[in-house]
Amino acid sequence: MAANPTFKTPVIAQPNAELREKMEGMWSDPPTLHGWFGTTDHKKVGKRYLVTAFVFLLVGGLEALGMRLQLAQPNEHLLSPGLYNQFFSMHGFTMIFLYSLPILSGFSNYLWPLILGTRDMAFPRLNAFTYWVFLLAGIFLYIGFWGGKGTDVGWFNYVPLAERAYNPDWNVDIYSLGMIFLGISTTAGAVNFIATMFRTRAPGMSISRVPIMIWGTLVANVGILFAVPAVSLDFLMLWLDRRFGTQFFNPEMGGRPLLWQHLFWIFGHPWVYAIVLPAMSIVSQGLPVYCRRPLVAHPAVVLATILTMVLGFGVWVHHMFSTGLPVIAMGFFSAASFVIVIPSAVSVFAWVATIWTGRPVFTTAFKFFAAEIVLFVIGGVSGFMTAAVPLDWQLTDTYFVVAHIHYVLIGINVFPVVGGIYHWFPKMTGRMMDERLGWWNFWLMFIGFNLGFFPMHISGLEGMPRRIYTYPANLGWGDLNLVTTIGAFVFALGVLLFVVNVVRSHKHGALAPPNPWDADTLEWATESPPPSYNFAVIPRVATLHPLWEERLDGSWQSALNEGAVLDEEHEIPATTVLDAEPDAIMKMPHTTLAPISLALLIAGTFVGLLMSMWWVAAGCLLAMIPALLWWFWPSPEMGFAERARP
Ligand code: HEM
Ligand SMILES: [Cu+2]
Repeated sequence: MAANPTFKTPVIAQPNAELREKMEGMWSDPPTLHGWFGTTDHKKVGKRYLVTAFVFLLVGGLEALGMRLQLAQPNEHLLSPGLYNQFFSMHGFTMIFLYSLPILSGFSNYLWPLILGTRDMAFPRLNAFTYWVFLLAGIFLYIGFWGGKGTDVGWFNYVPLAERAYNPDWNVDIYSLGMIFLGISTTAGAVNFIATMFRTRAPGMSISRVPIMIWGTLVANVGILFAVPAVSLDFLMLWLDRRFGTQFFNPEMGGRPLLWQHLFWIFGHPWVYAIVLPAMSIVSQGLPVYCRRPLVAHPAVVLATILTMVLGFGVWVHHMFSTGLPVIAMGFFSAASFVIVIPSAVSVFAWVATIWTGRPVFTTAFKFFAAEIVLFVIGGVSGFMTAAVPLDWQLTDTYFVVAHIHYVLIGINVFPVVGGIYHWFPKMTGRMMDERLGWWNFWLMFIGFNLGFFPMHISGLEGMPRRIYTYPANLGWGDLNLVTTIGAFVFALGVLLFVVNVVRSHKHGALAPPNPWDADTLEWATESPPPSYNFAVIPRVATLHPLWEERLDGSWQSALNEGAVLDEEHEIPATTVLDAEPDAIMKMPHTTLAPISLALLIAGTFVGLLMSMWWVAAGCLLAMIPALLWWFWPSPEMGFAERARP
């Protein structure tokens, strides 16, 4: 795509060689093992998140293909019933917890400081820590699977099936402890994003000038902060039941099985928004760039994003319509579920209007973003249908629901994520991705996806239950299932082409200029890839579209080259919450092994708990005291200097 000939977008001036060397010396990690394991650079942490989460997508995808082979025809014997249970359970939680959110955290970690015009997250060490905890928790959650003891009662792990009486082996213990372990990463990450958004924006980026991409992730992380405690508590109670004989969920002893479901879903539904709102904001940020105009109704989309999350905390019971709740309760939650469609539709209308009134350029990224709109509408409609109680009674636990979750999760998460990589790959690597391969990549994924998942609506309506390992021939589900399996493999081929494109372009792609797509936000004002310090000058922002000011307002207002240089120490400006006026200077930490050490000690604690080796758990807990002291020990060159220099 040729850059717009009439308008030039500004680039932040490169520092001279001397300043450059000084800044690199201050900001880059030493090329040693210490530098590799101890980095706190948000760009490196972000890339690690992206790669790790994508590997989990591939692992979960292989599990899915295994299931699809087993279901391709009636009476197959590829997977035993027990193994099939593990496959769908591992597939579900891998996709939901180890892929969907972490991949978005990868985008946010990499992009936030660049979009916000600063040099790192508010808490860089915490950022490194959340990555290591995520990685170790992911490995922990998988240890059982390799030994044939993967969790096997579905990702939402209902009691009493998940209790020791029905599930005596380690499968569910690993899942329970692993989920609490992973929750530490998500919670700490949420705190970091919130602090970053409110304190480190470039001077002048007042709250109304915050790009939409930031809003999606911010809202998701506020939600996470409230949602995750519920599920961690749930899994803790289950583990206590299983390990120490407490009776939280046993009705004979005064416990309540439905308590599990309430706590799980009051977490689970907001979580669904946590894994789609940031992805939707990727579309809201990327799509307008290819339509050559700002997003239509930006403030409405921001408000709708916030409203969706707020309402998202009031609809969890729609996952429990078949549990025999009072009719009045179901009526309320059904109505709430209908209402939540309204803010979701705001985004859809805004996107359609942006395309309609813009001049779309059909790049691969644009195609993925536009496809998201279509798939979102289909997934939204099937969701709307199951929000109606009587219909849900028919459809729950059938393949209709499997179709719905994939339209939502692949449509609103995977498509924007792949589009987002096409969009930001040049920034991250300094090289362009191949558009011809991109064309094949997109169409294989789009056609394969619809071929594979649309027929699931029909098999669901014909009564095929989810989570069955096989079915008899006389029910007539064979043909639909064969089509579904073929579609799944076509989709997988598309994903494979994507991987090929990433790997090839990384080495051989055309070199990328700073702003190849002629985009509007600050990450495109620095080199591709950005230097370790992101910006030589901390820009001063005056509008919502700092790189499009001339074409939108007739003249340049942001001062991209006249802000603070801040080259004396390893520091970034702190700005006020609403107006983003600089009010302090934050000295940033250097390369340190404290975060990974603490993460390893937490892993040790959980392994000790899992194996009932209490002394290991206690020892690791005690060892955290010196690790925390190491982390928090005041050092003269760090801290919060109360001086406004710029
Ligand atoms: C090639 C791609 C994929 C295929 C072929 C596929 C296939 C399947 C199948 C066949 C099931 C139903 C298993 C059953 O009920 O017996 C399933 C369940 C599920 N899938 Fe996928 N899937 C794919 C990708 C994804 C992605 C990307 C996500 C999320 C981001 C996802 C999330 C889920 C969830 C949450 C379940 C429910 C698991 C449960 O019932 O506990 N899937 N998938
Ligand atoms: Cu829900």
